[in-house]
Amino acid sequence: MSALRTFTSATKAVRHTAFRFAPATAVGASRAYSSKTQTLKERLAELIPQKKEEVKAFKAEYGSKVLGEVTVDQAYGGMRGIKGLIWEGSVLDAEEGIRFRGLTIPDCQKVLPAAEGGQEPLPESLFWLLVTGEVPTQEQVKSLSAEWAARSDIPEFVEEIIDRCPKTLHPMSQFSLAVNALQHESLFAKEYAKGLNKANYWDPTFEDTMDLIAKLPKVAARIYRNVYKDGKLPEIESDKDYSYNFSKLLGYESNSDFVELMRLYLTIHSDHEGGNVSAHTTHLVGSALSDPYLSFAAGLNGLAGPLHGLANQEVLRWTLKLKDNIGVDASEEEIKKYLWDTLNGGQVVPGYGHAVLRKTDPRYTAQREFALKHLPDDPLFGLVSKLYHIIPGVLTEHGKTKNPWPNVDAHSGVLLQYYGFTEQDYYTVLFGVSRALGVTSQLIWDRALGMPLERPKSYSTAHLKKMFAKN
Ligand code: CMX
Repeated sequence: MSALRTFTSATKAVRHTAFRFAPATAVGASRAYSSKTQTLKERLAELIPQKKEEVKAFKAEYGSKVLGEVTVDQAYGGMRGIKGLIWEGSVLDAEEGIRFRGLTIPDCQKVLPAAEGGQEPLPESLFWLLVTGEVPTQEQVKSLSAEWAARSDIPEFVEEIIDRCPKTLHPMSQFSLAVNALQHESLFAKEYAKGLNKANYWDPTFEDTMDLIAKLPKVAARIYRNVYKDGKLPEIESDKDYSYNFSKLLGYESNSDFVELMRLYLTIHSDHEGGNVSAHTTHLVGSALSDPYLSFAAGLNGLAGPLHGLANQEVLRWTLKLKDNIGVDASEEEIKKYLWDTLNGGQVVPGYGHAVLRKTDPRYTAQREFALKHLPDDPLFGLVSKLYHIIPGVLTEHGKTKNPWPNVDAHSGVLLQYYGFTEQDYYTVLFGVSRALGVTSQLIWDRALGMPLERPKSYSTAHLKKMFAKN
């Protein structure tokens, strides 16, 4: 029902009714809204008791079912494929890629509210979907934009901490530092210290999450302006959406295509089920009842690793180096040689491969489509396209990687540089702002469902030998 609600604007009505599918199946998808202007928190408060009952009943019936067995290789192999986490917002299929509450990226592009005159889904609408399992109305999205704008100010002492960072401190380290400092504002921490009933954990977690997401653009843009510009920040506009305001803080709001890119970017980088490093870390740290600021800062530190989010910075750096070495019009043979030099040097080809995916990442495809629409003649996009046709073959011949296809990070840099946003070291911060939407929406549900402290079992090699060695 909720996914089939009509939008008020004519454009949205077309977008919406064109797509008929079973509503996103998670929490309470079959319930109609009691009011158009119902806030996210009000809707969440309605959904939590239903979801708790649903999980309780499901566990009572299926709690003893076996999800899988674990081999010694998996224990040594980064726990690949071990099924032991619950993540409500999204599920990743190795072939198809990500679904947010049952919706693929093209589904989201069809049914989630966009900005007036825009095409790409608003991250606000994706957040609503992740939290509730429901497609919001245009009004609900607008109210979320307004709420985030209203909560966006950051304390002076956090500004001072950012301003004191040397320009040489990596933007991700500054970002993590600032998010840790924002913890000063945590309502969850304050309420817990007073003695908070477990049944109410979700409420201050929700408030912290809303504050945190709202404040990230000012934190992130302050870092950007300090490191690469003159340190001055404009005011945001309270009647504009999150991505417009973030673009404005960064200095790019006058280019409406860049703002659209930011909407797409913040939407598709948000969530990638629960096992990836940033999501799992946030969830793990949150399981100790660390508040959303501390939990998310921990996740950011994982995102800052080159095998995870930092790959977007590495990709553009690697591509520009390739261009400097062999030129943007390099032949297939020259590119192959360059690739083999990377591989023979014991380095990974950044932006390719994935721990779960076995096909081209639909997040890559969405960005490629954006490029085909907005920058089809950009020479670097031409090079990235050429690489897309060459790298999988070379990686397959190399014979190590289980997935030779590109992931999300292989395409974001070329889009950003086209609009003059060339500061590669900063790219992972953009990923981080987006990732907040996914990991904090799960934290809300972790607290609502009373998820316990996470504590898997580990063994030493000596112990495993004792378990399996023949007498
Ligand atoms: N280039 C070269 N070698 C690669 C490779 C790549 N792009 N991807 C995987 N391999 C290698 C691995 O290093 C591994 O080598 P060893 O056996 O020597 O350790 C082997 O192939 C098998 O790895 P895998 O099972 O295919 O991949 P993993 O699940 O271990 O790792 C990932 C996944 C993403 C870390 C890996 O593919 C990689 O390093 N890619 C490049 C970095 C990157 O783009 N990261 C971003 C991922 C998306 C994100 O989180 O943002």
